[in-house]
Amino acid sequence: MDARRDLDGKGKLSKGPRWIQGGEKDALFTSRGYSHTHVILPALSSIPDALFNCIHKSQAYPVAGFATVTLFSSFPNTPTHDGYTMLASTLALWALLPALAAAMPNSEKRQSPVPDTVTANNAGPKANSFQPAGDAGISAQMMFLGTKNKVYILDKTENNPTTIDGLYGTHPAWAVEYDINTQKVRPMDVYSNTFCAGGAVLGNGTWAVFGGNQPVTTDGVATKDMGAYKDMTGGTAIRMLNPCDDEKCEYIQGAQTLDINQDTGGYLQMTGKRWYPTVETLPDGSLIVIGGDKNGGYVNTAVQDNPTYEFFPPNSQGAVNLQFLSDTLPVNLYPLTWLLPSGKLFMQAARKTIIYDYKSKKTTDLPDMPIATRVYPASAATVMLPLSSANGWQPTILFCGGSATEKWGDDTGPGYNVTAVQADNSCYRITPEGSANPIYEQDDWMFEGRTMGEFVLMPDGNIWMGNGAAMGTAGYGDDGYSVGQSYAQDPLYMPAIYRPFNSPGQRWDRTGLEASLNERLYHSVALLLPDSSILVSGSNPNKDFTNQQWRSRTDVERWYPSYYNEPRPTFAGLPDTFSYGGDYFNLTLNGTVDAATANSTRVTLIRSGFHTHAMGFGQRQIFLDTSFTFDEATQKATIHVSQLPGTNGPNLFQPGPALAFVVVDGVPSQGEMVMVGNGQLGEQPTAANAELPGSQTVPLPQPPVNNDPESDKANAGKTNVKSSASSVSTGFVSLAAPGLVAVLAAALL
Ligand SMILES: [Cu+2]
Repeated sequence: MDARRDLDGKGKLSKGPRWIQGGEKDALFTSRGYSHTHVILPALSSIPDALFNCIHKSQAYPVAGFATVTLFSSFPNTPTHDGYTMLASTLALWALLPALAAAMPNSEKRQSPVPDTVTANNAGPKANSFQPAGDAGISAQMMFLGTKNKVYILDKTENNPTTIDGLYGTHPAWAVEYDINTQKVRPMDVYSNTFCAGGAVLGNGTWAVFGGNQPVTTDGVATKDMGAYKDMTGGTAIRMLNPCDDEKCEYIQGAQTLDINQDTGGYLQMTGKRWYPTVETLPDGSLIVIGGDKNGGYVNTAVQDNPTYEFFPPNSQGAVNLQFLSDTLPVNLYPLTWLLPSGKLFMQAARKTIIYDYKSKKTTDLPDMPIATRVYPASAATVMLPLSSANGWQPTILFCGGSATEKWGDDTGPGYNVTAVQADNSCYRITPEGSANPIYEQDDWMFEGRTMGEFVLMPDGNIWMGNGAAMGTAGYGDDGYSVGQSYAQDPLYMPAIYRPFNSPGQRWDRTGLEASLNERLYHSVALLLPDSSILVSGSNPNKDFTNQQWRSRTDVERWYPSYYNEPRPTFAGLPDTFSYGGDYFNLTLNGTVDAATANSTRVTLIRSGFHTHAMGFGQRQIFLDTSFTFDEATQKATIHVSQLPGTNGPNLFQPGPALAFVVVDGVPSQGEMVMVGNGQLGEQPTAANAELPGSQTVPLPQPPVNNDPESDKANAGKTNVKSSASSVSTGFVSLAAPGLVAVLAAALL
C-alpha cells in the first residue's frame, strides 16, 4: 500500500480506493466481478509484469459487493511513455474504462423518491429568485453534476481559501465536491493546473477533464519549479472521475515525473498542450478533444495554436490536423461544437461555421455568423434547443450575445479599451441539417447586450439564461483600462427565460424574476440540479485569488424556477436505463388526475453538461414520445413512453448519464439520474421503436340498466365521447363494464 493513498489516514482500505499491487494483477483480471472486462482483458493480461507495473498501477473501488477497476497511474519515477507503453496504455484504457460501468445502477424499475401523490412544499425557497447556498471554498470555473447529490467544481491553480493535503504536499485546493443537500464541501486533490480546461462525460459515466495551463506560482506567474501552489503542468493533462455519493472518489490522474516541466508521465496525457479545448461526446461514448493553444492568452495566435483534435480513449490517429482551427485564428479557443444527427460535428469559431465529418475528414462550409462573434472571448450564450419528434429530431442551435467588436488584439490582450464596448444583444439560430441550405435566422433579441451569459436547459423545455456583463468581453489583464483586472464591466444581475417554442417576438420573458445580488463575471458557471433549481457560482476575472474588485467569488447560490414550490408529480415505473429504440415502457402517475393532465404529461432527458466559460459542453435535452391511458374509474393515468429514437439515437443524444424528468401540467418531477445506452463504450445497440398505443380514456362503468329508453340513448351517446381530443379510443368497449354492454344493447332495441 502506498501511504499517500491512505486517504482517511486510518489505514482502512476496505472502504476506500487503494493501490492494486503488481502481484495482484492476475487476481484482478480474473476476478468474478469484472463482467464488462472479460472480453478485452485477456489481451491486457498478457502484458509482461514489468511493463504492467510500469504502466498500470491500478486502484480498485469495492462497489456493491464487488470491486470495480478504475484507476491508472504510473510510478512517480517512471520514464515518460514510449510507443510501446502508449500502445499498451491505449489498450488498457479501452479495456478498463467500461469496467466503470459496473458501478452504475442496474436496470431495475424504481419509484420516484416521494412515495405518494404530491408533496406540498409551500415553505420552500422563494420562486424566481436567487438564494445563498453555501460556499465552495474555491472559485467555480468549471462545474458538473456527478450524481444526484454531488456537484464537482474545478478552478484554476490559485490561492483559494480552501487547502488540501495532497499527493505533492499541502496546497490551496482547486477542486471540490459540493453536496447539494448539505452544502458541505470536500476538497479534492488535482495536481495539475486546470486553468481553463475542457471536460465531458464518457458513455460509461466517467467524467474526464482535459488540458489547462503551465504550473503557476503566486499572481498567476508561470513557474519552472514547484511554486507556492505545488501544481504541475496541466497543458497535456487528463483527469478522470467516477463520481460517487460516499465521498471516497478521487480524480484519476497520470502520475507525475519529478521534473514538472516534462510531460507529466503516465499515459493520462494528450498528444499536445491544450488550453481552452472543446470536448464533445461521440456516439460510441468516447470523446473528441478539439483545439486549444499551448500557453494561454487573451486570444489564440499562430505561434501557439494547436490546430488539431484527438480522441479519448486515444486511438492510432493521434493528433489530427483540422484546417478550420487555423482558418479561425485568432478567435477560436473553445471552438463551439455539437454532434449532429448525421454523426458529423457542427463547429463555429470566429465568424466561420462548418460541418465537419471526423470519419471522412471532410469539411462543409455553412454561412458565416451574422453580426457578432460568439466564441470566447466574445462568449455568447449558446445552446442546442430541446429535441423532440415535433421538430423531427432536428437540432437547432441558438447563439445570443457576445461581442461585435472586430478588434481582437493578440495573446497579450485586446490592445484597446475593450471594457468600453457594449456587448452584443442579437440572437441567431441555425438548424444545420435537414435542409439543403441551412441559414442563420434572426431570433428575438435579448433584453440587453450580454457577454458571458450562460444558457441552462430546464425540464419544462424553457431555457434559463443568467450571468455575464453588459460591456466588454471575457478575459483579464493588467491593462490601464481593465476594471480591476477584468476585461468586462457592468455586471448583469437579472436572469431571463427563453421560451424556444413560442412564436417569434414572444420568446424572451423575465416576468416576476428577481435579480441576483452577486456579479457573475469571467469564470462563473450555472448548472441544472435534479430538483430543477440552478446552481450558480464562481466569478474570478483575476490572475490569482483576490478580494479586490472584481473579487474572486467562492459563494454558491441557487436560482429557483417558478414551479419550484408547486406540488411535484410523482410516479412509478421509471427505468434506470434507457435504450435507443425497442419497447416502450409504462409510467403510472401517482394520485388522482384527469385525462387532460394525463395528456399534458411529458418525459424528458437532460444531459446537464460540463459548464465553464458560459458554455455547457455536452448539454442537451430530448423529449420522448408519449401516449396515455386514463382510467376514469380509478382516476389513474398510465403514460406510455417511447425509448430514445432507434434511428440516429446515439447521434441525437449520446450515451451516458442523464437526468430524467416527468413533467405534468408544466411542472417537473424531481430528476432521476439514469443511464442512456448500454453503459459501455463502443457502438450502441439500436432497434426500431415499438409503436405506442393510442391515447385513450377508459370510461366509467355505467349505472344499472334504466328502463327509460330516451335516458338510455343519452347515456350511450355520452359514453362514446369520453376520449380526449388527442386520444384514440381503441378497444375501450372490451374494457368497459358489463353494465355498459347492457346499456348499449338496450339502446339498440
Ligand atoms: Cu478561462
